[in-house]
Amino acid sequence: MITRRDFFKGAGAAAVSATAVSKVGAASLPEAVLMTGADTHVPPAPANGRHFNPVVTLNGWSLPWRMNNGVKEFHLVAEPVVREMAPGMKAHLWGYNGQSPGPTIEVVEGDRVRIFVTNKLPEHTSVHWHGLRVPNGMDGVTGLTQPGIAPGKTYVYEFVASRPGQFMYHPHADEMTQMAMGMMGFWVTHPKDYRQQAVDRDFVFLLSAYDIDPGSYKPRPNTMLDFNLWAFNSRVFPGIDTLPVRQGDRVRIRVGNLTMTNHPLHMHGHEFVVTGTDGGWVPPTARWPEVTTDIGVGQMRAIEFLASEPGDWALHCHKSHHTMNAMGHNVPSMIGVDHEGIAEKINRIVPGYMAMGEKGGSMGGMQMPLPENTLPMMTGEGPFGGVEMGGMFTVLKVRKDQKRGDYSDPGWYQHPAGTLAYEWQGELPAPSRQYDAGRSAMPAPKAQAGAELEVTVRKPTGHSGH
Ligand SMILES: [Cu+2]
Repeated sequence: MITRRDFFKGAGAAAVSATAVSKVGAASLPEAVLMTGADTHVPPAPANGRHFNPVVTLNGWSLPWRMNNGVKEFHLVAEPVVREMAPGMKAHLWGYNGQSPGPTIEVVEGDRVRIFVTNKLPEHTSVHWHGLRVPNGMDGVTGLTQPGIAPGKTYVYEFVASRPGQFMYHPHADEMTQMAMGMMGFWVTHPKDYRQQAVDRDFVFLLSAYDIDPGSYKPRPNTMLDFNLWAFNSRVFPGIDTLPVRQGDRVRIRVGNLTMTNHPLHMHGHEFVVTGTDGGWVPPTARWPEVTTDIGVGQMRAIEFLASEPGDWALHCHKSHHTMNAMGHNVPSMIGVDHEGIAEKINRIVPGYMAMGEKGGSMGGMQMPLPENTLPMMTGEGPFGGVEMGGMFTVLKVRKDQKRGDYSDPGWYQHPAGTLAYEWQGELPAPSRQYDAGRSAMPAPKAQAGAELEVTVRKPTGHSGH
């Protein structure tokens, strides 16, 4: 839900107009629009300024602006927020205007932009406009290009958005803490001519990671690699909204990575091309088809495809630990070990303890009590049972009858007869095994004396040394 707040209210000053385009004088701050909740908000067509095709921020929203003598003015408020990461789990993060990530900022190539940044955090901050061409003094690097914005203070950034494409914003002040706490946002500079690069659906989200102990609410900022919540826009599966599209739509998904590791983003059912990076649009002759694209730390990718195949297609990071929620990594492998009842006993001493099952990690038969404010490691119900996922996982839903501009979830896909995997009920032939000499059609390899150990041993040549 988008709400508007009068930023001066606390100080007892007069209320600011509650319309998106405020008619307050030039000397005033633009209102700081606030978001509560984590729904996907489809932005309306721009009310003023040059026309563009707005993007849809997954479980997020775009920041309203006001025009002031031809300048597009935004107001960001850096502050502590409560983010629901998935139903049943809330994180106490830092973000902008009520949420983490902050709102997406959308401008048009050539726009003069003025951004007011108010700091309501307990420490200084700044905003770096990641990838944008700005005058050096607007680059937002604390100590290098500006002093930190002290708590309670407001700074003004002003520049012309020159290069179209996909960008991010984040603090360049106590970065380790502030980014681990969720401070980041997406930025899109649309082309001057809205018909350029036009697609039917244009989704954006940021990759972020948190280390929140089971049963607690705050991330640990000191964690370097062992995060336990891998998020699209500070949401984890099954809390991430689906991407509903109409069959035949040209679809773009823009993703930025502000975690500490790379994420190979994989999409089922379609191949795509990387049409844009943080450096701009890739010339068509330099594009190649893929089904997985690796998004490095600090990078952005725009992928595009024709949504030709109807169905519910998984879209996820291909690192299997990144499609899980809070999990213990210091767990012995119990595959093949009969340990019935043991986990239960340990759980009485160590609440939240989970062992990998002896038949694999599936939690199907285990009903461990979870600490409060903790998500199951693998969860989510699909039409055929448990999806056994978490973290960076969502579903692209391609439907013939999805209306233009409709982003509501169409429900589960109804598979046409004869297009669904099914259980074999007949007799099974003996399976062939490569080295099963008794039954296999493949002859067993014949060993020749000495042949299997033909290894050349080289003596180390040693360094000539300095
Ligand atoms: Cu990943």
